[in-house]
Amino acid sequence: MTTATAPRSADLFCRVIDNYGDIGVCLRLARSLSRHHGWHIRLWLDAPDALARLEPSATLHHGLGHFEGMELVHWTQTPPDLRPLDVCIEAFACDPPATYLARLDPRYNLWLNLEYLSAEDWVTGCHLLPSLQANGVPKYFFFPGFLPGTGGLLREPGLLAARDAWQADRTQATGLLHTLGLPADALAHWQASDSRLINLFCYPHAPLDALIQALAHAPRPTLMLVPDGVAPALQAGRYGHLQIARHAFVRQAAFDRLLWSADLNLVRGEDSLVRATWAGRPLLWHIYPQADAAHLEKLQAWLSCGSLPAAVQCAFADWNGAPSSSARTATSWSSLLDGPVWQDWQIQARHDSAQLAQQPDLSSQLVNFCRDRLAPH
Ligand code: TRH
Repeated sequence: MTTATAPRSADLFCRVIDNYGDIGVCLRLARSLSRHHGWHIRLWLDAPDALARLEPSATLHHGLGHFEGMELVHWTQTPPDLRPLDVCIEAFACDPPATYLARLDPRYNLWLNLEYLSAEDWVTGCHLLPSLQANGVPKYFFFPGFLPGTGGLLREPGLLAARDAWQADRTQATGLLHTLGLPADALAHWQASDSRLINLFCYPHAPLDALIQALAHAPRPTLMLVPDGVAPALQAGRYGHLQIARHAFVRQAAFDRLLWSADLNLVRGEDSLVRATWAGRPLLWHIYPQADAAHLEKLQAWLSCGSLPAAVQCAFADWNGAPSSSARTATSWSSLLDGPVWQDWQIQARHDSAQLAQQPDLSSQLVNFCRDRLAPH
């Protein structure tokens, strides 16, 4: 290995604001840098319980731990005074400890802020801009994104080929469903040859009633999987042709496979949107709500990046309660889920994943950026 490509090391700081997206994105990035680029990673966390929900074996003792070759550090009120590694990656402007920042040296360290994901145009103009900080070190804004000129999306090597192999063999999905501890009637429902699988991962305010009614009355049987804690008012059980089953959170790798297995993925936040995109199957995004309805602009920007059928775009507006939306009825859902719109939606989902996979992935872009700026070892 030449000096120019020698693996680097990074401190990755994660603060959990809520839910699982903060830790979900950081864990994927940490793994990607460690596994695929050989970087030594120290992942700083303020909420080890959020990590444990995604990875039960990732435990810490006295604030420190090891997981898949990475170091874990509990980021407490009194963080350990550790010498910075080559790169400081601050996720979502989470403010690394002052004692740590004071030890960053611009001659040897690089400081990046990993930003939230957005498809808005302005992102391309801000990606990789530096901003000089109080400690005299420039902080570079690293924007993930869907557009050329952004930092791209997390995508591991071979991901789409693994997905294709999985999707070519329905027994893979069946095997996975058997590991979820679903009740026997849910599994039996899935065994019907034309059964449809839907994953439901949304925020509590999602307008579920019309969808549930449509699926209950649809000719095609549906198994809807709902992770524990999601849509708490929704009861597991049988509703006409719809079977709803709950399951415990699964590890990220299994979550990907669940998304690959489904006909339709109802996802939310940031990371599950990207992973559902890679599934290449129709998805509906419940976007994280923000003040002043800023999320609706983000949603519109994302919709404008693709060419989803107009009826599907209306469903996105309705699902997210956009002002232009109407109360979606069971009838409008059924026209979406069967017939020509459904065919178009499937084709477009496949096309979008292939198209986005042409972009260099986020970790490779980050590694290249650091290689160009860090002094050789
Ligand atoms: O959980 P989210 O809603 O997370 C976030 C946070 O709210 C964050 O503050 C906000 O900024 C962001 O959304 C936009 O949704 P997300 O981003 O999809 O993260 C969920 C993570 O949980 C993702 O990494 C996938 C993972 N997951 C599993 O690994 N197994 C599971 O069974 C499930 C349901 C999810």
